[in-house]
Amino acid sequence: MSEIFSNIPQIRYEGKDSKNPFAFKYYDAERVIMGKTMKEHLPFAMAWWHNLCAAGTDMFGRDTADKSFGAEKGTMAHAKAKVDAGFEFMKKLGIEYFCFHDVDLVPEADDIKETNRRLDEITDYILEKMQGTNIKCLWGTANMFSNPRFMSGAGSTNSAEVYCFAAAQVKKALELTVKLGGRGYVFWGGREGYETLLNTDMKFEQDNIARLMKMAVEYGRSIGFEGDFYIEPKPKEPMKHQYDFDAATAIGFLKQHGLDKDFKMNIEANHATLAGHTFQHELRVSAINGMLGSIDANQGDMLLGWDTDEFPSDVYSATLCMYEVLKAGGLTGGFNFDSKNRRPSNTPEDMFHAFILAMDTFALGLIKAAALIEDGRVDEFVKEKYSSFTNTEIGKKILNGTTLHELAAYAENLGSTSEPQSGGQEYLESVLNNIMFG
Ligand code: XLS
Ligand code: CA
Ligand code: CA
Repeated sequence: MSEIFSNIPQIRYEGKDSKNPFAFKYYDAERVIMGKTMKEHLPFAMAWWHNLCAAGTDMFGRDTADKSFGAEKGTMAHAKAKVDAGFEFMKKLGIEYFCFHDVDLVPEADDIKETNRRLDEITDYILEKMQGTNIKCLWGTANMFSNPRFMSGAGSTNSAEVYCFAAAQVKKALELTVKLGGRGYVFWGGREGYETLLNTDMKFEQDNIARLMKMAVEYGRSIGFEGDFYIEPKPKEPMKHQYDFDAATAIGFLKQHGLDKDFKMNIEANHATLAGHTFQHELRVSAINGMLGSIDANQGDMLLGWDTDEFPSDVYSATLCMYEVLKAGGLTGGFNFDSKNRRPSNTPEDMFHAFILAMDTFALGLIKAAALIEDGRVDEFVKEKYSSFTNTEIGKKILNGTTLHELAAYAENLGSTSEPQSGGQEYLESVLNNIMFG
């Protein structure tokens, strides 16, 4: 079969002094860091929708890039051309995972039976392409937000019939995820929210979402899905209020409905900042609850208030992300580049430059996060900061159980407290800079 990206070579590691635009400067797949190779630390994934489907259309203009890959769009021939392009792309970059929505893979038909037949055909073709490669599915999901029937929600819809369509899509997408060996299954609630409470029964809608998730767990486990289910939190867009606002909200919801054993978080950087948090904050909240599952690796634009899904270039943010991931002992999922080229970056070369940028950014993040941990100054500072709870008798009593009465009596005997200890933020930021550029 002739190549689609015929002028692009295999992308290899050449080191930081290389000026070759088609080489990694930092991502060295076999380099060992803290006992594991970079490839093991960083299971990178390609997002089918952004890389193979999105071609630059925005609210104000149509496609700028040609993603036909030599076939007529909207046909099964085009669906197969996307598979060919995707596999060639992943192989050239050394990427071993992909993520998909059902409707990224095939043109959706009016009749779901026909859509499902097309999905069977294309996933047979994907399975064939997987043979003899290390490429597999990271996670699958159902697109329950594009079709007009989902305008008032999928799991949160007011229509029992629409709810059945959502259930049918989840069922099929789970089957496809299992067929393609997926590690995870994502619920991102694009339309699961509301525009006005005047027309919304919030409790009913949330309970119905939980019912759909419970049925998904039951069915998934019955067909051999052993991976994690994920909620991907996002505060807004397309809905004004989305129910999975952030990690803390989603975790509370999962615990309330007894879903926390089967679900973890899929944290997207751009969604974290939309929620008014840092990426690191969302990762920390997930990790301390034992629910850091997978990551959608992208970044937003702080000057814009929407989901720009940019390829990650911010090494500080990637470093703090990898610091959280290393501390949590790694991910059961991976790093999905849920990112798209800027609209004027419309050539096939730009697609490769974007992934080289993103993979190098996370490789640098990993290198710097490991150095930060090995350096130890930050961890030592944090340990010391709370040491009055482990080094003093009264501190130990608080941790082991005491009463307000006893603590109040202790406080009264203290008179005035000792000087509060510095939080040391500027010192710690200078340590971080020292690690980054030292
Ligand atoms: C949209 C989400 C979406 C999910 C999968 O903002 O990022 O792409 O990752 O449905
Ligand atoms: Ca995402
Ligand atoms: Ca996004």
